[in-house]
Amino acid sequence: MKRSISLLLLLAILAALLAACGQTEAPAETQPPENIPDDNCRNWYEIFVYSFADSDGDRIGDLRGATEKLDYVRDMGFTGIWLMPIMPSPSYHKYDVTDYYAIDPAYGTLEDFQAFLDKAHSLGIKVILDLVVNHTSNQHPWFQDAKTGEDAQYRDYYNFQSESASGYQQIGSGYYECRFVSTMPDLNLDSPAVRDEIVNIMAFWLDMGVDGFRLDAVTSYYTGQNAKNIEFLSWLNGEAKRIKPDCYIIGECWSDESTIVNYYTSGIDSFFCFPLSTGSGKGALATILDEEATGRGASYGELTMHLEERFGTDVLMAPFLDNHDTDRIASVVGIYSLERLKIAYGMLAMMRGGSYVYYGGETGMIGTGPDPNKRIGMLWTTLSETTSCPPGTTEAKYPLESVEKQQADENSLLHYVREAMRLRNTYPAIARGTTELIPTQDADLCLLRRSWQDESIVIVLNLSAEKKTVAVEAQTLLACLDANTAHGIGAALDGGTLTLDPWGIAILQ
Ligand SMILES: [Ca+2]
Repeated sequence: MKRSISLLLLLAILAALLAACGQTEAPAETQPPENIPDDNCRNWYEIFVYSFADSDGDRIGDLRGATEKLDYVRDMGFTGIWLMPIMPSPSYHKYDVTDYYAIDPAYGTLEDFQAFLDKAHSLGIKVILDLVVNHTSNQHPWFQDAKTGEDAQYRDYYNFQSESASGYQQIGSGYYECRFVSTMPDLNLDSPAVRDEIVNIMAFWLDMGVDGFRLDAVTSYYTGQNAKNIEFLSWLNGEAKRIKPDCYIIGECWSDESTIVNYYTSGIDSFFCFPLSTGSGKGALATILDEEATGRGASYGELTMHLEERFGTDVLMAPFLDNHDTDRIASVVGIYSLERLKIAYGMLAMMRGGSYVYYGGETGMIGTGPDPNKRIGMLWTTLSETTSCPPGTTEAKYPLESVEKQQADENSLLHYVREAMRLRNTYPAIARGTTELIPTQDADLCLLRRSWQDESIVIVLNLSAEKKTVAVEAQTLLACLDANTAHGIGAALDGGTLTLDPWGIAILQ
């Protein structure tokens, strides 16, 4: 049997146009419905509120602005949101908190946040908050008190000592621990009072309806002491689950594979898979896409099987391409090869686990160098409508079109990412299943069987610039991620032979 995905798409667009003209009823579904299990294996979207969407004209993003964009987020197929810190802080990035029980005034109020949360939940989107408990701001009232002397009420909240040491800063006649910068004093996580505070903070937000947390800098809790960090994480996880059993916690263990595997023993649901991302040099996914690379399909297959063996099938993986601390993937892969950039998202979308996409990635925003460059405003329409650049930005360029323009172009990166996320929502086995590598002679191709519950699908990736044909044991072509819709049919299945366009991905059954 033969089936053309592009033709289906064309019919769907035609039907939608007719419906819009009021000439006919909306047609019966032309695409399979989303089939999203109510779990924490989601298509997460990382939002930096400061640079996302401004509602009041001060050109700083805020929660009301983000709330207005929730329909967009859901339309893109994202089913979870990680909000970078929203609590009061003297810095633009807010990774140094002065009050754990409030919203930074630049972002709005607790009521605004509740409205954001309620709308997100009404759209089936879970929301996790960045929880920064390795350190506070030096402006936090705890530290303001603690630094006054040895008898201060909050002295025990921080790590003071009389000798100078690496990672310590002098204050008065002593020194306090501050592993990142002097404005971010490290909390004393051995203090029972600090631990009580952390439980109260988690309870405050979880009781409000928050679905979990992203834990900042977990390897710095007890710097250089992984065993103590894991012990602390195990305690924190237990406390969080006691408050809300189904809450989801993901940790930032910016480290190598063995270390990340080890951190999973804490019971924390997920740790970002840094080796895949641009947080580890080029990262495993971008490396496969190198200009000179060969056998990319075989490499992707090996990577997939290696991760599954190394991490096991019981843990919730967290694959991602980039985040607010790393080079943006479009800067690494290059925006002048749009098909290559698309397939980076296609490769991500075909991975097991809860995937993470950094805001603006879907439009190919670039960013390297100083951190603020990686955190500039989302280009919704025009530059004049975009939020102000974060302080310290040295480059703010938008080589690709705005969200608005990409929405109108079915061959855009945005459309591709949207379709990739839709596939993950439609076929839960993609993110949840176990994998069997199907042997093939062609090293440009990767054939995987993914099985979960009653669902078993075959995923075929063509990681080359050539059109390919390959025999597959499948009866139905379910979907195709077409990296270039301009040249017609992306994939076709004819009597067990799959034809797949350059950089194409097919899902079959
Ligand atoms: Ca604003």
